[in-house]
Amino acid sequence: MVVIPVKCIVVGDSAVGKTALIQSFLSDGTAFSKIYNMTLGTEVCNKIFSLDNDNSKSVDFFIFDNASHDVFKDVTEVHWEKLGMYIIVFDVTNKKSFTSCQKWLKSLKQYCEPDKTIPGVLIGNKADLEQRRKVTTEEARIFAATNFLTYFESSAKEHTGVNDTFRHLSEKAFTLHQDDPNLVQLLEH
Ligand SMILES: Nc1nc2c(ncn2[C@@H]2O[C@H](COP(=O)(O)OP(=O)(O)OP(=O)(O)O)[C@@H](O)[C@H]2O)c(=O)[nH]1
Ligand SMILES: [Mg+2]
Repeated sequence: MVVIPVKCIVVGDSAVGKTALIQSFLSDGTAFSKIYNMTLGTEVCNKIFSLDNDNSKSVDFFIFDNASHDVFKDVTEVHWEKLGMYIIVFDVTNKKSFTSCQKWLKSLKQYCEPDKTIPGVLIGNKADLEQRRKVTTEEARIFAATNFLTYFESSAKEHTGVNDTFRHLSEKAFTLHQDDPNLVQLLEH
């Protein structure tokens, strides 16, 4: 049985659904709050995700849910050292939240150790609000590909695309770990 512990940082503009996505993942889609509660500072959650039924390959995710407001920048970024993976979230109905992804990526890159491979994912959330969409899948894909990110669309509300994202990150962790255990930035216990 192999369990890889990974520190995963989740960033993105305010109200794009970072907390909702994490809650959707933790609860297997049973928890979704319509009411918006701004995250203050950093909240850390944990879940073991298994890649197979006999739990022989699992990733122990330590997920850092970050406040997006600038006022919390100093208290959130202090946790970004030794990050193993990151998720940048935008809201497909909010163009500005997509434009901000460049800024989030730049901030994260300061904490990516050059000799480590840091898998990154871009998520377009609120895909259930198709009629209100302002960012096309195509433009998001292009941005992701240009920046070596893998793109997923999700709905925290409908629990779509959530497990796909964490499955992808888990597979990445195992591929990197098999190639060379030193390549993946592990969370040290
Ligand atoms: N329709 C729809 N609404 C969503 C979805 N995900 C989140 N929301 C709503 O969007 C609002 C903001 O969600 P949060 O998860 O709190 O957003 P956040 O990115 O954590 O916001 P901050 O903590 O301020 O950075 C809430 O009212 C959620 O109910 C989604 O997939 N679909
Ligand atoms: Mg939040």
